[in-house]
Amino acid sequence: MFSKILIANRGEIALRIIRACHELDIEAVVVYSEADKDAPYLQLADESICIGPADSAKSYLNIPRIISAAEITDVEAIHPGYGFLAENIHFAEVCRECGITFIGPPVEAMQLLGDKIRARELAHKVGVPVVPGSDGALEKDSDALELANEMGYPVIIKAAAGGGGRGMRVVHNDINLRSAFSSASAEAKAAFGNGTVYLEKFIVEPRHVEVQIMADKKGNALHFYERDCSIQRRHQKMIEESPCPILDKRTREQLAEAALRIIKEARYDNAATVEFILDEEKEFYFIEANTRIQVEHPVTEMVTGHDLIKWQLKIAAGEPIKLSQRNIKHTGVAIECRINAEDPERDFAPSPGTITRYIPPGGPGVRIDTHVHQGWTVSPSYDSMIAKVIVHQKTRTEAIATMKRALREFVIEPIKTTIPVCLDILSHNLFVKSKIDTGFVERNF
Ligand code: MV4
Repeated sequence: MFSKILIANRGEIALRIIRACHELDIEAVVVYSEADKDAPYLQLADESICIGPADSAKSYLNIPRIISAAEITDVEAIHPGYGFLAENIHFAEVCRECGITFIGPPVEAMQLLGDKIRARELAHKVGVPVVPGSDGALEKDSDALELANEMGYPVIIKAAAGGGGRGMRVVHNDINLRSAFSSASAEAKAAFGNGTVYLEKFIVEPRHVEVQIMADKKGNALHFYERDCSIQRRHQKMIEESPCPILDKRTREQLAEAALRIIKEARYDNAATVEFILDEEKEFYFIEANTRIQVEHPVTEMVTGHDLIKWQLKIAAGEPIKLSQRNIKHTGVAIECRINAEDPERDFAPSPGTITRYIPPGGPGVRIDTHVHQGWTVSPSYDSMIAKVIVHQKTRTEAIATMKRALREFVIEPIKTTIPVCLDILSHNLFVKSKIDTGFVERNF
């Protein structure tokens, strides 16, 4: 096992990783920007190093500064958390060249799965359903037009290097196809330096279901069941839960098996999430795989009882997972609400500022993952997510009730947060019945 690692991230996930390190007797070095200099988790860390100003490009995304911090503190590995450099192939390569273990998958697996066209081909090759669509990249708009007419509208144009909905266009007719093709490609080129796009039949009102995988360096790959992440707004998830409430046992097993086939074929190790969409008939299709630990990993931790960050550390250090699939059980229902510093009354505009009153919820079945506290100032420089409330109960009905009482207890003043919207969603009769899809929030709120 490592004796000392560096955390190249901030906020709740930096704190989450420090906690996992300390439970494994690993020293944690955390880097921070000037905006985060007063964060209390810096005191919990064994060492902390300032790597630059608030602007992420000059701190949390600045590879030379992070590598310098790693060399100065003599760490063996770097945990990138999520966001920032977590899926940056160049960063993983630099770590490898510097003799520092990147706590994540091998560079080759990041390259393979980071290219959504290659990932789609790989899924198809191992017999996992993919949405009907283009055979690889679209060369020109006339190819898109021809294929769309063959398949029928609506179709979706996606960026091969895509993520977060960027470089994505839903198209309903020939008239809009050419401009969608060129704008998707231009947007992808600007965002990812790669304008390659492909096309799929657009699945209307799907559910978003993802499978958590952990694989070790010895070729063992295990799944930790699925999460339903259909409650999202503008590609930002708001509420996640495990298990997906509408899956039967057989489909759940098939979904997990499909995810494992993809991960094994990619010669993957460490944490992965394999994303699927589910159509109205509950048929699932692979859409992409994420090569990082995700924000919503706690719901999986609650239902399985496994600490996924500790697994990441052990696997990166070369430990095999001495567990068999049938020993990974899931119990009850977990739900997570993301609490963002945003004003729902102002179209979810960021609401940074100093928190003068902060009273977190607690009690049975409640977990809070956050770095904030009374007196903390939410910076406008970073993502607006400031806390996650996770509940675990025997049944979904009880989990919803626990979440509602926890959110009602939660006091964060005077900044605006998404707590009221989460409460409205939790009370909505379609959410209670889980008759939801990825368009639910935009249609109803
Ligand atoms: C889709 C889809 C429907 N059909 N692919 C969204 C982000 C990326 N992970 C993949 N996404 C989707 N892919 C096919 N073939 C629906 C989504 C999707 C979505 C699309 C447009 C607007 C909002 C959306 C929210 C969630 C998922």
